[in-house]
Amino acid sequence: MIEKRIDELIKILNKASYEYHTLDMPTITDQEYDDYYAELVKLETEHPNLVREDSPTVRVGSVVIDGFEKVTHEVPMMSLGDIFNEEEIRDFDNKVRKVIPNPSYVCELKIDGLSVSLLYEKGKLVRGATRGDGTTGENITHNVKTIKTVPLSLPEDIDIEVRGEIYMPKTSFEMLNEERRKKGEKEFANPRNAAAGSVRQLDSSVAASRNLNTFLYHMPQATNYGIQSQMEALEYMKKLTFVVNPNIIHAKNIDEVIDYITYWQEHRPELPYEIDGVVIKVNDLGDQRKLGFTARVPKWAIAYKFPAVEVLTKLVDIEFCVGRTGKVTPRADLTPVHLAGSIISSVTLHNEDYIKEKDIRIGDTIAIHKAGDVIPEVVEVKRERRTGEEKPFEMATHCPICGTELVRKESEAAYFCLNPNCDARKIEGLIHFASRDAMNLEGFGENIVEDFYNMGFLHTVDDYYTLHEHKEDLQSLEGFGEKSINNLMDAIENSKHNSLERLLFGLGIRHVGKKTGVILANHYQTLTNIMEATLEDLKSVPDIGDTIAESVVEYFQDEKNIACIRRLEEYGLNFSYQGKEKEITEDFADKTFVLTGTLSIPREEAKQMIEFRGGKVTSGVTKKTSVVVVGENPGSKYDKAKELGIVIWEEEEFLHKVNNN
Ligand code: 3BD
Repeated sequence: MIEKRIDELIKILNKASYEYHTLDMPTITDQEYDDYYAELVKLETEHPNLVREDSPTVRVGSVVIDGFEKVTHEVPMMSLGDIFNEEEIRDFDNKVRKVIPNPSYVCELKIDGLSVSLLYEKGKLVRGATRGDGTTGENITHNVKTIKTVPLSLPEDIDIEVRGEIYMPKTSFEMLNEERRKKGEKEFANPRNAAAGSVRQLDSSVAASRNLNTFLYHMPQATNYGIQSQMEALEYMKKLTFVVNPNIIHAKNIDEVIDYITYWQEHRPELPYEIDGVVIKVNDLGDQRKLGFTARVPKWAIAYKFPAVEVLTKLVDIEFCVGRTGKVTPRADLTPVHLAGSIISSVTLHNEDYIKEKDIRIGDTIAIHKAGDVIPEVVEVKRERRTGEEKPFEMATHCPICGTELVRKESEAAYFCLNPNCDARKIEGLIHFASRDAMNLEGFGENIVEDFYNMGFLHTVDDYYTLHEHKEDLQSLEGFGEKSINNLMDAIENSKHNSLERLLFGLGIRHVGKKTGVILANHYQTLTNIMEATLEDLKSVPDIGDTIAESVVEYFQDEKNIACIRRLEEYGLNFSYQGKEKEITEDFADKTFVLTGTLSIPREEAKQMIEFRGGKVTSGVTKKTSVVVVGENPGSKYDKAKELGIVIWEEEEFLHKVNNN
């Protein structure tokens, strides 16, 4: 009688819990649930011998174990290979298609949690275990039972193992850390660590308080249940009341897989849990079998990892690099790591002050960060990981290449090698000349330039244009054939027609960057004009300050530089500016513009239009701003412009003025 009522109550409560937590579709009110629950507690207290393993009362977490028992996975838990870009995705597909002509794939979000195995006997949960090393894990049944979406009994009385991921939702993680912060406890680094820390507790009340959740994605013995594909396995697990991730898709081909990845790479912030990639699986179980394994890695599945924006690595050593200006920059050698789609093995440490300020030491574990295409940077030193073996940083006193004593200039953080004949400086100067924004000598990478320098073919930049005289020598070098040498020669020949600003930048005149190169080229039109310009004249050019002007004059006073330029002229290099001449118009001349909001043309283009007509573009609105050009959804700059009573042009008006009304 009582047993029957207990059975009824457990059925009602477990069903209600499933509808609430797993389906997110409650069918009874909280009050009703609480009443049934209270009734069950009362009966269980009165009849402790009738407390059942699958009673929802176990979820409160009142079990304390005295140590973790080891469990052996009957079917070992596998590992997954990692890939990081589209090329590798297509490689994976090609390898699969060598065995399976027309495979379809299941795409699953890669939940950033910890793997778990759930074992059911006669439909009852009998064991929850961690992955461990894949062969042996730890018994965490007491903690797993506190997770509300883990069914304690299944709708069918079957023996089955299912595998998936335990995770902590982002908001639960934030709240947990906030609580811990308030209590002065150490915060968790990420939701995965928080979830792992929660199931690694002897006392299940901790896990019970942590709002953990699950997604199941694997049935190691699926074929025993008449299942023929991963999609069917997922469906079957759903039917058994497990949580299966709703964003899983069945992709016809690899292009659909790539679309899925592209979509989730962008939309992942919107998910309430963290994912670190996408798992791609061949759908058909027969196909999976044909593909097989290498060691414990299936050939039929792979994990595409999203580019990390921040990773930890070890700073192995600090080296010193000499740039073309003689500037000596400390650079960290790192244990190579994947970061935002590329492998990073070094990162700049800028200068002595930067290193001292961050207290970076050799042997430290550091976090490095990269956003988009930008150069990686050190975010922080993980001081808590120090062992005491770390070596403090010492700035070099002499050039690592030529041995000249380094000089720290007043007001500059950098040290310089002032030896103009320093090999490192010369090589860097040659590399710079060939670089994309300079003369764009395609094929002349750092290593080739360095090799050619060391072989004596390249000393000064004009030597590029006599390289063809050594064509035979070059062709006989290892790694070069006639074709590759011809390509290099073509690149050199083509560069002779480059517009002046490229040459100006490429010469490596101090303080003449890409932008200054354009300003000078545009203003003077020919290299001869620039060479003849006086200091006063140069200083009067808009946007050319004293430092640049002095540096330009100094450069062209050096006979060695003049000789080099004469040779370049002899070899037929173009010395004139091929950009458009400025068309100064009244609407723009000497006015200061600020752009805000979304324009229909690229911002850089709008900027060039303004500069081309004699105006200047700045970023912030001040009293000195002449005109604010507003696009769609303008921000605070628009408000500020109105407040200061500054002239405002809508984009249409701007374009009208550009076209001279
Ligand atoms: C997920 C293996 C296979 C069954 C092997 C194909 C490596 C962690 O969302 N499928 C998923 C996820 C993980 C998976 C498989 N599907 N293996 C999967 C997975 N949707 N995270 N993993 N794992 C799970 C691992 N864990 C710790 C140490 C080494 N490897």
